[in-house]
Amino acid sequence: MNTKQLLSLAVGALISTSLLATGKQEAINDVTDKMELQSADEVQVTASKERQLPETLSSGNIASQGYASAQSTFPGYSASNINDGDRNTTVGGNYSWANGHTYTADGRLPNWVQLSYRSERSFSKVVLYTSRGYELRDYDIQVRSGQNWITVVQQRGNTSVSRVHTFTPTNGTIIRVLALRGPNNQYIYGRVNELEVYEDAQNLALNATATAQSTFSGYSPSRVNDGNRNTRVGGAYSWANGHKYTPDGRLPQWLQLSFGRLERISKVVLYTSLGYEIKDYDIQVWNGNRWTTVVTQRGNTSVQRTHTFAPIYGSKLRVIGRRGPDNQYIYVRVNELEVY
Ligand SMILES: [Ca+2]
Ligand SMILES: [Ca+2]
Repeated sequence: MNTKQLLSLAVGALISTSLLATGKQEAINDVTDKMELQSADEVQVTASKERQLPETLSSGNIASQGYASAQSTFPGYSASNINDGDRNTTVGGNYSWANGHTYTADGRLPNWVQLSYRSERSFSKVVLYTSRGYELRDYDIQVRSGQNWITVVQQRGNTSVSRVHTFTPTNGTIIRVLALRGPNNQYIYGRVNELEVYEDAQNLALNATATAQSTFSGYSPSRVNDGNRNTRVGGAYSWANGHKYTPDGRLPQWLQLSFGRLERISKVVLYTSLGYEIKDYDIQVWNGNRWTTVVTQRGNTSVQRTHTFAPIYGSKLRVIGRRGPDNQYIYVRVNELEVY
């Protein structure tokens, strides 16, 4: 046995005594409880797609904005350890949450620990840190959406101390870890040391209907929300106004997305044609009564621009193209329009 193994043995012994440090220590082998994993109420399983959204769309870890609570907590442990920003995976009450098992009411697995938010969020990724040597083996990640819990992750047989889960953006006010089974060496306890939560807004444009005041022959408004960000010039990739070839085709011209319902909007990413960048434009949002201008852009020469603004609710969004590039100022071109 080398030094490292000795050390890990010693640490292991320390850990097992400090674990249940309330004097009510219990040998794992004595636990004969039959683990009956109840199914969570009305759980809906969504496809958990391994879709990695661009990092630029991530608004950062929002775990600290949530309120941490748990179904039960082992004495000396705390739910607030899961969002204190400390990723330390050391086992013990200073670093993690653990369920109460028999020492609290309602403490047996399955048991949940959760983060609640004041307003709806769009959850799309979590990073779960559990305790080294006591990794949470089986768990679900669930989002409270209206009256339902939506299961966005089902993890079984985990032995990793941290795990990244990316899933279809899911709106809700609570995200929770439903601990189903602890590690084989202590299966009655689920431990969570840190839960990082990320949201990625859904691109609302993808489900919108695109129309335009006029369209140049061979071009189409539908190019702006086909999910293709290709910035090549041409009708296969973009919308352009009709100019004199269509009635009412001269600038200014509008290009519009209709969402079919009110959406919360705070960001637009506009892709135009490389070499023919739209120079002057406004972006406006329709709230059912009037248009509000949220972006006024002049002198643009970038093929892609991200505009963020104070969140506004609207059922339509439009780009008013005012002037094309200096080399072709009578045409405005939009290749893709993303709305978040
Ligand atoms: Ca922590
Ligand atoms: Ca496109």
